[in-house]
Amino acid sequence: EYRGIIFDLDGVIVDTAKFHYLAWRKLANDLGFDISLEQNEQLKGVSRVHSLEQILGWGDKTVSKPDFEALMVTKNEDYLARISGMSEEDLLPGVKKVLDFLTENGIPFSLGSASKNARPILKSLNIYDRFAAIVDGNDVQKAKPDPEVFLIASEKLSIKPEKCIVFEDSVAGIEAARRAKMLSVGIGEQEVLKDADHIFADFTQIEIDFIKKIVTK
Ligand code: B16
Ligand code: MG
Repeated sequence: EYRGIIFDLDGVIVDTAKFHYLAWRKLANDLGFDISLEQNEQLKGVSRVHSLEQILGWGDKTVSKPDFEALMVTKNEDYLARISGMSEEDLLPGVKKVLDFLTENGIPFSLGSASKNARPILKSLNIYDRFAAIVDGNDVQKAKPDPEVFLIASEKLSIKPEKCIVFEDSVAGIEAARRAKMLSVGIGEQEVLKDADHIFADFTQIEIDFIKKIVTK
């Protein structure tokens, strides 16, 4: 019934989510406060600008526009240093099996990520060319939970939103998929992603049969 797949990047294909957290946490610590893991859940899938706004709010800090820009640069440099040296081996367990199945069966897939670093990351993972389309933080005006990123992906795949499946690890992303009228598969904890149509702890828990069942050519 479903014809195309849209993958989130951070926390779904690769475990960069923890490096985003470490980099944001370092930034908060340098400003004199901390970010909890629970607060971090609210940052997943959220754009760089909105993440920083949220974090400064938690720390009760206001900064000038130039300082805000400088903090974003600092965070991104810290993040890029943490993920440098990434390779195919950093694909999360079970992901390759699913991508191989989709490729072999001619089921197109797109990226739908909030990250502005998505393209170089896909290249270091050596899977860039396998995506029929890539939509990332550079291509959208509105951040998740707005459905824009997934709607552009469905357009680029030439597959109607109702025929697309989204794999997501964030609350904001599951909400974006719902608003786009797509089927959502949550990757992570049941309690956090309770609004997803299906939930798996990670890709090793997903049987190819499950994919077969929900997708037909
Ligand atoms: P960047 P996703 C999101 O990627 C991350 O989950 C989120 O933590 C990050 O702030 C956002 O990308 C922006 O990333 O700073 O690299 O542009 O999960 O939508 O693939
Ligand atoms: Mg994510």
